[in-house]
Amino acid sequence: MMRIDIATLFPALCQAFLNESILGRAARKGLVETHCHQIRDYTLNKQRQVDDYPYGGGCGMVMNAQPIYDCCQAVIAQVEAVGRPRPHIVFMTAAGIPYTEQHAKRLAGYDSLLLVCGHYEGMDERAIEELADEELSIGDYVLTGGELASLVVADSVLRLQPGVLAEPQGYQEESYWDGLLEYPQYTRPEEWRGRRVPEVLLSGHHQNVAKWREEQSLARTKKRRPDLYKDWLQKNGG
Ligand code: 6GU
Repeated sequence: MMRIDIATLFPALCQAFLNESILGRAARKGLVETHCHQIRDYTLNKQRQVDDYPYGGGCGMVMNAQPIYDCCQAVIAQVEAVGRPRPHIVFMTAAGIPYTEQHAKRLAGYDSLLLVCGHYEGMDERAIEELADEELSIGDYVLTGGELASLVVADSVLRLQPGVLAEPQGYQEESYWDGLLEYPQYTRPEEWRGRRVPEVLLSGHHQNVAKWREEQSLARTKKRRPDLYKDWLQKNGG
């Protein structure tokens, strides 16, 4: 059963997300385990300050290495104390390698992950050097902190754990559809605000439904994600 720990300045925010919906249900069923840790609890100064001015000047503040390091060491000790191997440590930073589903599938194979969230203008590089097994970004935009990024990684990794999703995920993996965008979906009623569900989906003709969905997926991918379309054609002997 996989365990994910998050080291952050906003543990309540992160834990609140993980306790809801599909991931919350999975945790209550004992299929996964999540723990969020307050980096500020590991400061050694009276003001509990976690950041300081950047050497060399520049705007913004930089997170001190020490509370991040001590928080991570405490988490590692807690994980090992319950008989698990040392967690795989991922730092969430805008300067990291771009995160994709391939990374999710790989990270899903670890017994436990420790996701570390920076805030402010960044973290003292020495904390990253000392602890990080890898450094990931969730995309080409700037966030105020790594919290949302860590939740993106936790969500995408935990949904791959056995039993978390209602339906077995085997049918989706490595299939024909892998690498294409989803086709449009519809549910009741048949007509809503004058818009009818495509007739083929009401026909009960499974072959025609499959063909329509394939066409929709391919057309969408070609228009919206020419990069994915090109890769898919190559993979499927186009
Ligand atoms: Cl991991 N952190 C921040 N601050 N911004 C980001 C990011 C991470 N990934 C994309 N933008």
